[in-house]
Amino acid sequence: MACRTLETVGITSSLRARLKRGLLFLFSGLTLRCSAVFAQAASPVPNIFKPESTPADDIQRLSVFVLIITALIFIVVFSLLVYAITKYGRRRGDDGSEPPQVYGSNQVELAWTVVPVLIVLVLFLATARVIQSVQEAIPPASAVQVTAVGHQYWWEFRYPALGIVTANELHVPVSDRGRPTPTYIKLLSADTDHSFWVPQLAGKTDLIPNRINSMWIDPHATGMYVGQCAQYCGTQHAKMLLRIYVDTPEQFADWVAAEKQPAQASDDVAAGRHIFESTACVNCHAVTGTMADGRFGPDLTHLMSRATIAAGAATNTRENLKLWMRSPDAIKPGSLMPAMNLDDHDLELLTAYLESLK
Ligand code: HEC
Ligand SMILES: [Cu+2]
Repeated sequence: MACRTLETVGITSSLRARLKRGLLFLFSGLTLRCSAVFAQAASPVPNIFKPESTPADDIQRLSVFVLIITALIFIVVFSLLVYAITKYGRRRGDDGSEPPQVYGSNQVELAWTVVPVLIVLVLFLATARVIQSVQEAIPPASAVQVTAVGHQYWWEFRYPALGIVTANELHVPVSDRGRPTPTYIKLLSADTDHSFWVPQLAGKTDLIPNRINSMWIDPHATGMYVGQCAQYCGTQHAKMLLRIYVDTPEQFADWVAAEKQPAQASDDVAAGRHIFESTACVNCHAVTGTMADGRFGPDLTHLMSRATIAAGAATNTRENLKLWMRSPDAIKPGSLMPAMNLDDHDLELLTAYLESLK
């Protein structure tokens, strides 16, 4: 008996220690994550309660509706519970006799079966309606078509009808309710599972190898919306951020016109271009108008039109570009771009060339 007690004590204390360690780990993880998020001034934290696009605001309305119904149920059940506890709880001077026992009441049993069934039915119908309106929507002729390809750890964006290829920062036009210009996005993956998530514009949709998924957004307000890969896809999944710039129709037209141009080819940076073209860069990166046609990494034709590099991991500045080429791991440990081992002289020239890619 004594032995058994000791054993039980042993188990519980080791369990408690393990639990404590687990909790500590969890909390340290949380604080780390929070500080990492806040340290990243380049990418603000989006407010998930402020949808600005059709699927997202439909989904928010539905969740508020569900929340109201469940809150009402909670209030009714909890009030009855509190009432029963205070009214029928044990009192001083109780004689300990059993209260009358009631068995079976058809009315009560019917009521607590039919009412929940009705509630579930209403929630089901409301949900099915929203799912249907999002999934069955037919793109109008004015819709912008985009293909998004998830890569470890960055996003490739293609506009097949416009002949544009870019990365990590998607531009779409604002969609007027009178003259809607929604954006339909076809989602593909080059390697493993990813998930496209811009909370203020739409719910998450996965990008799965050998499968075509799709989603659409219909943003009503201009501005920059941040998002993130929402499916663990490898070491740098957490730094696979994305941005959607919702432009006015004029801004969007200007952006499209600029992106359609081939890369600028200034003689001032010929030396840098030569280094670029004679280094392995061209196997992984494309720059239209040069021999570089690699697709393993982001298209660099208009690199300087983007505010960030490496999928939002750093702002697009001269220092960061240089640091990135010297040692991608310094910005994004585990990223799939190798350190290129260039000397300072070449690095300088190459950076000047990249900076000319407006
Ligand atoms: C083995 C393939 C490979 C080679 C070689 C390579 N890169 Fe990359 N590069 C990548 C990948 C992959 C990324 C995306 C990394 C990420 O965001 O996780 C990238 C990202 C970049 C970016 C950031 C682009 C953006 O918009 O985020 C720049 C700039 C860049 N590379 C320049 C270069 C230059 C210049 C060279 C040659 C000196 C080079 N790369 C060689 C694969 C490569
Ligand atoms: Cu991912």
